[in-house]
Amino acid sequence: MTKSALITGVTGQDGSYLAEFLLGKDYKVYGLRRRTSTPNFENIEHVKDQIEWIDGDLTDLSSLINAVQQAQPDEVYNLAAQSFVATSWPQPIATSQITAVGVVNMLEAVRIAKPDARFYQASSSEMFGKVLETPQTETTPFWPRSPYGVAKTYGHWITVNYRESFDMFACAGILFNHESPRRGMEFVTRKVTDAAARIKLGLQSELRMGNLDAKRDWGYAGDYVKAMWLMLQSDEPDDYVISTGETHTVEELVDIAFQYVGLDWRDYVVTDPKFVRPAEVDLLLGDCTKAKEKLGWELEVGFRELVEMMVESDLNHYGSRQQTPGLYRETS
Ligand code: NDP
Ligand code: GDR
Repeated sequence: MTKSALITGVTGQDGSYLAEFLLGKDYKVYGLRRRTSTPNFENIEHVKDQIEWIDGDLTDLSSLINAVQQAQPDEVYNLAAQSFVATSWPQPIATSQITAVGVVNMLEAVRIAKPDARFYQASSSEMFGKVLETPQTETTPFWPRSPYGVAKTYGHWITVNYRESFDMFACAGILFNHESPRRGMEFVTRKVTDAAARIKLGLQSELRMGNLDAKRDWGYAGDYVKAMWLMLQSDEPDDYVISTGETHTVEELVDIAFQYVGLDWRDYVVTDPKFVRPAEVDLLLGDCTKAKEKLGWELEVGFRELVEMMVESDLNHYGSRQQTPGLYRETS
């Protein structure tokens, strides 16, 4: 029998890959969309007509109850969030209302309207913050370093609590950074790959950056949405770290992106205090042994391939057709 899923955050990077993935598995996919002054379906345009749209907002419990009642989903993927860490300092309350309280709203909607639905919460490596152990695993203590990280930590624990309190099938995926050509422009990977392409094409002259020493464990979003699905197919609900097990500095990212277009980043990158955060997460490196062993999850795209895929896509976006044989190419 065909399964059904309700996805919040379906217009975002992960939501679009997950919707594609579930449609490929013949799911009936319901997408929650919030009202915006200009609809933004760029990531999801190619499958927009295959999704059943329901209006709602994570801060409005009544709309979420209605969404779950209407969809009666087998699985709920809660991906919606104010997800940009830097914005969480100037907008701490909105971030808390969406990224923290929004999670309990969604859990309540499921508990009230479809308590046997399986629930996925998008937890984050930002919860580790000032890391107390490297590599980070499911048992590493949290020390979040931003209002976003604090909000995600609430979302994580309330998910665990609803599993323990109400016997709900609720899983939290502690996902490390994952990127793609559909990544929002404000995040460091896309900011860099877009700038490398624009500078190469003479559309931009410099790139202003924050802390180049920060280290992240960067993977490919297309690989990571499979892990979300695998969690909800297990026999028992549990929490899992999803990561690559490799860490790289922002400088390495910049270097690879500029190398790909044949430029030396040192000629173009300028450090600007505007992009330095009030508190930084210096190092993230995940150990996803549990997900590999218990879910059979596998990573397909490595770091260099990911960065090159993104630069290539940005070059194409601006009209250049750089033909490099054998390169990974995203088709949509
Ligand atoms: P994006 O920022 O690309 O997408 C966020 C989504 O949330 C958008 O669809 C947005 O809708 C929606 N949204 C925001 N506010 C609300 C609201 N009040 N009500 C309903 N929908 C809302 O995020 P990603 O796809 O990158 O990430 C998905 C989830 O995973 C997020 O929760 C993020 O915090 C988390 N995460 C992401 C990681 C990553 O590296 N990408 C790593 C770990 C966790 P709209 O289009 O209307 O703005
Ligand atoms: P992050 O992603 O905060 O890890 O959160 P982001 O790409 O914004 O930053 C990564 C690192 O790069 C440093 N940096 C810069 N970042 C941005 N955006 N712009 C710059 O100019 C710049 N210069 C240096 C940052 O200081 C940081 O150390 C992402 C989001 O997707 C979250 O939603 C998710 O939970 C985590 O990943 C895991």
